[in-house]
Amino acid sequence: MVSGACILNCNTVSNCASCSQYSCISCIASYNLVDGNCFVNCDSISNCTQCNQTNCIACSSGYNLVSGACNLNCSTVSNCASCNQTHCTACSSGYNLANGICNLICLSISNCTQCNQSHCTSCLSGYNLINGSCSLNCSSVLNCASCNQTHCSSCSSGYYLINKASNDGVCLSICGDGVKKIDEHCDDNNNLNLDGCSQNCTI
Ligand SMILES: [Ca+2]
Ligand SMILES: [Ca+2]
Repeated sequence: MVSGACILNCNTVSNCASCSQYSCISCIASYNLVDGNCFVNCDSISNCTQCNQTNCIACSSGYNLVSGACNLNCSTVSNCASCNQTHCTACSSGYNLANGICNLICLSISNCTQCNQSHCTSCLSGYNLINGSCSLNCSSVLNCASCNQTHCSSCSSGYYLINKASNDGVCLSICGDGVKKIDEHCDDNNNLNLDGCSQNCTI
């Protein structure tokens, strides 16, 4: 009773700060007055677009409602496995988290030393960066004429590929093929000794 009138007991309206005779007229901090009731102020909840009296009930696009809060929808961050309200917090297998972005772990690209999200940006010495992956630089294999990504695949004229399927494939001359290369003293197109050029291509 105040001056003979009956004032609404503010305690009956959740989060109400003050009342008139008939209704709540102001709410506590972070609540908005809507038709005499106090609703959570959506602005106080990041990326929330709609609230009821106690909770956020709808989030902005790209956010998921989780326990009354709006968490970033991980599917908006490439290769992210889990998110908090604003950031990716863990990446899918094979990716590293850096500044909220999931970067490919270089180990998943052969002979790569530095990666961005999906491509190699720098290769080991002896490899060339081509379309985001690392290809063997043919000039790093002596007397090699052409390479695939990891191996020498053919040799210069007069050289033959040894260990073709291996990373340490090399191009060597062969004595007796009739082609004298720099590591041969002679090559008389045979493997006979005592004819002026030995089976080892020495004179
Ligand atoms: Ca030869
Ligand atoms: Ca000979």
